[in-house]
Amino acid sequence: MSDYYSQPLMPFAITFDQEKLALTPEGPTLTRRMSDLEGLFLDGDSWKAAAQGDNPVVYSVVSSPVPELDRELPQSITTIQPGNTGGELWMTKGHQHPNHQGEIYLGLKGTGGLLMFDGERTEWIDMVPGTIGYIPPGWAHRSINVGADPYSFLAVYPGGAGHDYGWVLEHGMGKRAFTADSGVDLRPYEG
Ligand code: PAN
Ligand code: ZN
Repeated sequence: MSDYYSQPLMPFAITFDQEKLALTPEGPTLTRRMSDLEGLFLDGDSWKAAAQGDNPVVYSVVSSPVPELDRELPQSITTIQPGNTGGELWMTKGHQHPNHQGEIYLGLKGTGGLLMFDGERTEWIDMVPGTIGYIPPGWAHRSINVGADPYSFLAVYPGGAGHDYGWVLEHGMGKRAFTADSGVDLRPYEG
């Protein structure tokens, strides 16, 4: 792998399988279980019970083999399972890009939300298949599954962007997304 990445990449095609929501050739895959999401859900007791219980997979990320290096453009597909913890919809950890670079998401399957926070303002974009969500430089971002089926989206981001998860643990995301009879109930962050 390191030899491969030490040379500039040649142009190449990536196959996107719409059924499997997979990319070929494949890069690294990441699986996040409930136990990986410590400190993120408002209801810490419900989180702990789930993490110490069946510890479900909340989301996974597959990628193409484009390295996270400056000037490269890695892509990945995230799939978030449907569910909630203490009423709070299952979501990604969320992060800020330390050097404030932008990113785009494309909705592929299911229904979700793209929650963004710049430290003061919070924005929400409803994501359905075909929606392109634009994340401007300096906006922390988190994805949420608001439906009854898995929610998948493609992300394309600058390879040198880096991922700061501590920023979200420290500053929050401005709002939290809870289940509602129809749609999603967005509440102020509080904790
Ligand atoms: C996405 C995210 C992916 C998982 O590829 O990394 O959806 O979310 P977390 O990284 O917050 O766990 C992206 O925004 N990359 O920059
Ligand atoms: Zn990002």
